[in-house]
Amino acid sequence: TYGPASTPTHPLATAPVSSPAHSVDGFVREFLHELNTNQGVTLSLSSVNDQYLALASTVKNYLMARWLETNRKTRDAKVKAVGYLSAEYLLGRQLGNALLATDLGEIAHKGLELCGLDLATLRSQEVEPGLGNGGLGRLAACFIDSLATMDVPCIGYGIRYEYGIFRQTFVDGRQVEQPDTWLSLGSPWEFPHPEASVQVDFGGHTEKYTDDDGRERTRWVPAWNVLGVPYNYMVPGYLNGRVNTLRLWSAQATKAFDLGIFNAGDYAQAVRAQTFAENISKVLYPEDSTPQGKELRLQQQYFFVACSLRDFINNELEEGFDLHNLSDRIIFQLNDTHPVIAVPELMRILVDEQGFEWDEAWEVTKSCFAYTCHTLLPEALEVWSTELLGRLLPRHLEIIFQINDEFLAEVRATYPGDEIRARRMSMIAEHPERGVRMAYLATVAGTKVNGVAALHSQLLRDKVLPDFSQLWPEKFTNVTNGVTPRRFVKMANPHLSDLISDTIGNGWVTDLERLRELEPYADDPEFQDKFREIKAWNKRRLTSLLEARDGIVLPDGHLLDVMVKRLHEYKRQSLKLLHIISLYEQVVSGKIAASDLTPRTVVFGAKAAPGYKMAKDTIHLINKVAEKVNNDPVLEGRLKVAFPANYNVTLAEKLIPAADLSEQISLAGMEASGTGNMKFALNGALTIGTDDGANVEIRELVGDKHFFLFGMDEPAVAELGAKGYNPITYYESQPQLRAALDMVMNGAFSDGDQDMFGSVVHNLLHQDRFMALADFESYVAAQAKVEEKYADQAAWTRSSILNVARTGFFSSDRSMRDYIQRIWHTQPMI
Ligand code: CBF
Repeated sequence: TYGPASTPTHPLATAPVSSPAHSVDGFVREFLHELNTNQGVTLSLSSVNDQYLALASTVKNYLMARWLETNRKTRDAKVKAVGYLSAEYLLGRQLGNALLATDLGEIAHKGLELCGLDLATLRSQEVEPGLGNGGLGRLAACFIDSLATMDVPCIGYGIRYEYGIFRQTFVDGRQVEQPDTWLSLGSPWEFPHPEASVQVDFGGHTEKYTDDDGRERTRWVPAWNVLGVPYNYMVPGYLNGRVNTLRLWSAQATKAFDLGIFNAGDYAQAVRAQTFAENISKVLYPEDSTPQGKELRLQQQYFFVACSLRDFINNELEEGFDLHNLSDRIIFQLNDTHPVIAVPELMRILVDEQGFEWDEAWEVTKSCFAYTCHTLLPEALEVWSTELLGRLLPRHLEIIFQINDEFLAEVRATYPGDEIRARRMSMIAEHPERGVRMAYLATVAGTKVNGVAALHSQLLRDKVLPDFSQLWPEKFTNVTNGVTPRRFVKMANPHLSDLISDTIGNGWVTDLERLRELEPYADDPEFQDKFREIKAWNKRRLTSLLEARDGIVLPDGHLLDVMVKRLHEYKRQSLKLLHIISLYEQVVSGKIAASDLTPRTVVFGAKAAPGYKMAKDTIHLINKVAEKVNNDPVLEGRLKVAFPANYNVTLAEKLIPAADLSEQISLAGMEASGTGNMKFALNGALTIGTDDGANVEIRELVGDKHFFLFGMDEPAVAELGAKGYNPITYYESQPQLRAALDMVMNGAFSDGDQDMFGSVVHNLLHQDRFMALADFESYVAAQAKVEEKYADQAAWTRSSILNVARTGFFSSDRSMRDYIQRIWHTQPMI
C-alpha cells in the first residue's frame, strides 16, 4: 500500500527531497509561498489563522526531507522497531516543538518580523490536541519524543479523537464541560492516508470448519465493520534529523449510506450506520486512572489495536518478512491495559488468518508484547465482562479462554493441589460478574511487566500481582517515568535553559544527568541572583498570561504554591484546601495576624471526570474558598487562591517554570509515579510531598534538606487501614483542623448554606479512603518549614538550584534507555 505504483523513470523522482534554506530569507520565501499556495491569500489579506497555518506548513517543509529519509533508512535497515500502543497521547502544541527540533526559532522570529508578524501571536493560535487525560497520555508523548531524539525507530499508534479532553469552564464556581473542538480550524500537523485504510470487524459469531489440509479450524463471521483511516503525525527528534511517525486512527463507515433506504426517503436512517461507525473515534473518555466499562470504550480499544496490528502486519507481509520471526521486527508496548485486546487479536491473525498452529502462534505472540501498569487503585484495573466481549468480539473471547486454560494448567503443574491459587490467578473473574482481568492477560502474554516508579513496581509485585511475581520473578521490572527536557525545560523555560547552557554547555538537552555540573554554582551568589531573576521573569510571564486568559491578577512577590493535576480524591486536593482554609480561619478569628503569613498565592489546575461527583464538588469548594479569600480585605496581599479553568499542557508550560512550591500530596501508595512532580523539580520548584510514587526517588536524589516530606509512608497507611481509619478522631483532637472543617460546615464559603458542601465534609469526616485528615497535622508542620525556608531567599534559591542539578535522572531519555536495555532490546540507528 505504501510502495511506488511503478518504477520511476524521471531522475528527479528518486532524488532526495531537500529542505528550504536554513536562513531568514529562505524562511520568508517559504512562508509567503505557503501563505499564497496553501491558504490562497496574500499577506495583506491573511487572517491570523492563515498565517499560523502557513507557518506550520513552512516548518513542516523543513521536517519533510528528514521524515522521508527516516522512513527510507528504517525500511532499508530492516531493524526492529517499537510499536507503542496507547489509547492516549497528550501531545501539547506542535509548532513550538517543531521549531525547536529544527532549530528554526530565531529564524522564524526574524522572518516573521520582516513580514510584520509576531511569532508568539501565531503560536498562540494553535489549539493543542488534547488526546489524553493526564499523566498516562503525556508520558506517551514524552516517550515518543525521546525515542525520536535517541534515533530509535518507533511508531506510535493511537486514536484520532475528534473531540479530545473536554474544555473546562466554571459557572458559579462549578465545572461545566464544553466539547473540545480542536479540529475546527483545521490541523496542519496531520497527514491523512485514506488509501491505507483498514477494515475492522465486530460482532457476529464463530464457526468451525475443516481446512484443505483436513485440520479443524475456527473462523469468525462478523456482523458489522468499520474503516480505520490512518492520520500520520511527525515526531521530530531534537536536532538529529530523525522524524518518527505517530499514526492515529479515525473511524469511518464502510458504506457512507444505504442507498436503498436513502432512495426510499428515510435520510436519517440511511446515514445511521455512518454515524454509528464514526462514534468510535468521536470522543476521548474523560476518565483518568479509573476505567470506563462502557461498550464504546471497548470498541475504541479494539478498533485502534486491530488497525495498528493489521497495518504493521500487512507491511511485513508486503516486504516478505516471515511472521514466525515477528519479534525480530517489533515489540508492542502496551500502555496500560487499554490496548491489551491486541494479544488475542494477534493470536487470531496468526491462527485463523495465517494458518499457524496454536502453540507456534502463542510463542510468537508472547515475544511481541510488554506491559506497563500505571496504577495501584484496584478499581482502575480493567475487567471486561465476558457477556460484552462475547457479543462484540466472540472469537477473541474464545482465544482468551484458551490462553487462560493453558496458563492455569501451568499454574496447576507448578503448584499441584493449590486450587485456590489457580482460581486467584485465573484471567476470568467470577464476581461481581464474569469478566476478563485484562492486567492478568497482559502479564501472562508480556515478555516483561513494569511499574512506573520504584515504589510502584514494588507494590505491583507485592500487592497487585503477587502470585504472578512469585511464578515469574524475572518478568517484573521497574522503569521510573521521565519527562522530555526539550518541551518542559528548553522550550518552557528559555531563560533558565540559556543560563544552564552558558554555565555548563548545551549537552544537557540530550544528556540531562549533566545538570549535575550545576551543583557547584548552587552557592554562587551571582548565579543565585540570575536564577532568581529568571524565576521572577517566569512569574511575570505567567501573570500576563493569566490576566489575558482568565482575568486573574497574580500579586507580586508571593511564594507561588502550585497544585496542578487531575482532580481525584487520592491526590488530595482537599488536603491543600484545608490548609488554605486553616490559614484563613486563623487570621479571621484573630489567632494570628495576616502580616504573620508568608505572602502566598496558591494556584490550582484540575479537571474532574464529568461523572465524578466528589471531584466536582471539590472543584466547587475550591472556587468558593478562592472567592471568599480573594475578596476579604484582611487577607489582601497575604493570601490569594487562583484556579484558572481548563488546565492543559499549554498552561503547564507557563505555570511550572514560575512555581516555587510543588504540591505532590497523594496518600502514600496511591500515585503510581506522577510526572508533574518531575517537571516542577527540573524547573527549580521545591516539593512538598508524601513518600509516594516518584516523589520517593526525587527526595532521594535532591536530598532531604531540599524536599519537604510529610505524612504517613505506605506501610503506615497499610497499618492504619488494617487497624481501621477513623477520621473523626483527628477532627476531635486537632483544634486547627476542627476549626477549618467547621468553617466549611457553617456555610462560610456558601453564603450560610450548610448543605452545599455537606458531602465533601461528610466524606472527609466519615469515609475518605485516602485519609486526608490523618496527614493534616504533618502537612501543616511541613508548610511551616516551607515558610521558614522561603524567608531565607539564599537558602531557598540554593535548594532550588540543587533540585535542578540533581533531577536529570527524570529525563524520559533515561526511561527510554531503560526500556530499550531491559525490555525491548531494540537499537538506536546510529
Ligand atoms: O505513568 C504515567 C502516569 O499514569 C497515571 O496518570 C495513570 O493514568 N494511571 C498515574 O496516575 C500517574 O501516577 C502516572 O505518573
